[in-house]
Amino acid sequence: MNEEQRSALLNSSSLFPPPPGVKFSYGTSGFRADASLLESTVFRVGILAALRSIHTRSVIGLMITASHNRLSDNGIKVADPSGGMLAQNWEPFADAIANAPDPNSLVQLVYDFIKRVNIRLDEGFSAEVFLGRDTRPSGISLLEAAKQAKLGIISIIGSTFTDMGIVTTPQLHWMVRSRNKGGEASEQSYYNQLSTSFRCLLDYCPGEGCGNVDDELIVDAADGVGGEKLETLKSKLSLNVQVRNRGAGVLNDGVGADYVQKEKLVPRGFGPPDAGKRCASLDGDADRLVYFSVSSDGNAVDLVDGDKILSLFSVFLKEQLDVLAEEEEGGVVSFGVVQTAYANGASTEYLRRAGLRVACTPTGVKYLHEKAAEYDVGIYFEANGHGTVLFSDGFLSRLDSSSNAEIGGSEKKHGAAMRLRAVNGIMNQAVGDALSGVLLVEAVLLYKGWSIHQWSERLYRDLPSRQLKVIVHDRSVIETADAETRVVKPAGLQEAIDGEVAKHSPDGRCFVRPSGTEDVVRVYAEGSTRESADDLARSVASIVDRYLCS
Ligand code: G16
Repeated sequence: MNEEQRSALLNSSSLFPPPPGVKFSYGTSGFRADASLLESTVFRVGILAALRSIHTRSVIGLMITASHNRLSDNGIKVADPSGGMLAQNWEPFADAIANAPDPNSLVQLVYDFIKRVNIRLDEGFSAEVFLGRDTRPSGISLLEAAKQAKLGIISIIGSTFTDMGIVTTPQLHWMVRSRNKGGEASEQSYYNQLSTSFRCLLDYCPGEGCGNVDDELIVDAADGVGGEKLETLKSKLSLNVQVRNRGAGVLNDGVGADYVQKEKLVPRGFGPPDAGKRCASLDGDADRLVYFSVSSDGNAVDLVDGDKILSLFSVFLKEQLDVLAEEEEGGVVSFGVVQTAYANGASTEYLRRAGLRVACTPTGVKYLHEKAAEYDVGIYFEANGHGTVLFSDGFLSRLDSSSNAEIGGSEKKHGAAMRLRAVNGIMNQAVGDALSGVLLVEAVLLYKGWSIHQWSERLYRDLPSRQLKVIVHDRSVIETADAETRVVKPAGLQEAIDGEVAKHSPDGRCFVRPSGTEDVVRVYAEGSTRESADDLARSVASIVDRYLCS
């Protein structure tokens, strides 16, 4: 970096001083905070994105969203060249620059990082960054801060920042992936791929299953970005979907996947007239999906969460893979299922009994995605409804030959291969995507001829569970191990939790972990009865409160 470049970066950095006394951390899914605190962070992450683009010689994505958080929050996260989350070994640099106290130290950190990682700025490659935002009004000024990063960095490396507008988080990830694979990066191409693949899957749906095609699905879009996008997708398909909470109400306020899954309550805009119907909730940026039905009095939900979506998809995928295996000469296909500690114990038991390999990672799609990518076919879902199905390149090539009826193989095998190819086209290969999820759930229910009630009841019955959160001053004082199932710091807390769990033996299970998106510690408890799960969660929450808040 020469003097002129250094002073250009200093000048632009001085326009975005960091708020005093705030410590930022690149958490489960990027930086999140009250939107008023984030301009400097977004500006700085813009610099990181440009450097990452140069380093990888690829397009990088920047998404401005706080997903399920309240309206007044916002956040920023980076999509890597694969469309997945930022490489974890760049997160410490993100933390360091977000917390640099002044422009001089920021520029020094950037300079040192360029040298240490050996980012070649002199080879004529100019950075390319795609920007997207959700519907939060604060996203407008934050997007401008990201664009200013371009001005700061342009004198050093040259860069193009392309504004993709208001998009769902998964759409931005999809566009980054698509462009880096030589494809189109537009919403239109996203809709085309999903709708074509969905139609193909229906074409290969056996006759007796496809009975429910006219049943209406009612979707709660959390008053976020997903409502309008689902309307667009729906217009390309013969799907009977009614979209509610499309943006007129307050984002994520008594609506959305996080609310329905964690509180197990009926979202705003739903009530007794919807009793028994097939309903679904997206979250604010449409990367999570849960299904539910409303009880006859309109006061309770029968939740069909991410674990049940995972189980439905796993059963369907296994059926197709088993057909291929019957006739396959080309070796065994590895199929793996990935969950977190939040997975309902009954779901893990069910999947294992079905002969599936189940792995457990810490919370956060960045961990689950990485694990699922180790298999030929990998599926991951968090209980909160965030997940997808991944296919390895090698397996996709094998599918190409299996689906080619011309070169032999039975019709059955051809059908299974075509279905799997269609799943690959529907399911976002970059990140969990609620719109993809809706399409695949609808197609698989049609294929099986199942209602939402049959889906909810036939696989397994959830163990009663309860989630609580404890508001803490500093969530970083709590550290966990073993995929977040045990607390290692502060000393004594795990023993205290174990003492409570022992009172709910043999089915009691409980863990606590610091949230990566809010200033809270989350408590998850399971028990043989609702009372036991509630009681365990409450007593552990008060232990956490005693340890961390007093
Ligand atoms: C983000 C991640 C999810 C994760 C969730 C957990 O979701 O993308 O993988 O499950 O955070 O949040 P916490 O750490 O607060 O429990 P989202 O939908 O908010 O982007």
